[in-house]
Amino acid sequence: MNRKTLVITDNTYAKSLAEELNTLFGDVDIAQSQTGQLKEVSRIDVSQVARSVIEKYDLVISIHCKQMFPKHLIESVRCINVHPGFNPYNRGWYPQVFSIIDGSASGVTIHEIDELIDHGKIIVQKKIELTEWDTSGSAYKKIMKAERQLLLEWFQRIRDEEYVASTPHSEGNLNLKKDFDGICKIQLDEIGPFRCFLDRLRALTHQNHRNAYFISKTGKKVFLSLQLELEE
Ligand code: 0FX
Repeated sequence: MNRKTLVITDNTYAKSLAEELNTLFGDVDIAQSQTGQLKEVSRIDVSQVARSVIEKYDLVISIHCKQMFPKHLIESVRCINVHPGFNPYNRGWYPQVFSIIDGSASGVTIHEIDELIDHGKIIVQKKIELTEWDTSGSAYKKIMKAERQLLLEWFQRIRDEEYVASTPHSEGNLNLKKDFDGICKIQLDEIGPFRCFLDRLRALTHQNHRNAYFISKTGKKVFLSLQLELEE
């Protein structure tokens, strides 16, 4: 049977992964959502997906698509999400950031999409151990590597619907962009154990992103990040 898959992604890693899937398995089309900024990838308004699109595919995979899939889409075609977190912990925005802060499990989850964010039945997941010296950036690299391996390993079974998905053991917790924005502002008078500050700054250190900041006496934002180095 000819099975056609649509991958919707707004992320450069995920775009290469989708291209790899197409090379290996064939019949994988790639699109980005309205918020995507990928070059040379067709754009689709996920909230308005046309019947013609739904009829063309029997599987739609979100790999870091920033637009939510609406009810009519998930009810019309099988929809799967690849999430860079270990559901149900830290569903939503930048899961590794919150795992570094609260010590909860980190990893990758491939799950069926329902109407809530990163919430549906779990098809497969892989835990990634983080170290005390991981930053968001180094954790993300590990997660992207695991995500690629897991999807390549499971794609055929997912496409052929040869899996048993299970309901997560709890609702877990959900972080939104505003939660991330909230932890980026450092209150200089905040009191607490040094470990908490260290973890927070590790969690906000991600390559060149200007995440953590405090407000200087002149009212300007001063951005900060950490450099950690493990002895040889
Ligand atoms: O695509 P993605 O890796 O993932 C995000 C959500 O975390 C994920 O749960 C959701 N399913 C997906 C649709 O969107 O995010 P990104 O490519 O925007 O950012 C990748 C990493 O970069 C992120 O985990 C943390 C870091 N980052 C990114 C931005 C834009 C920062 O530290 N600061 C930033 O301002």
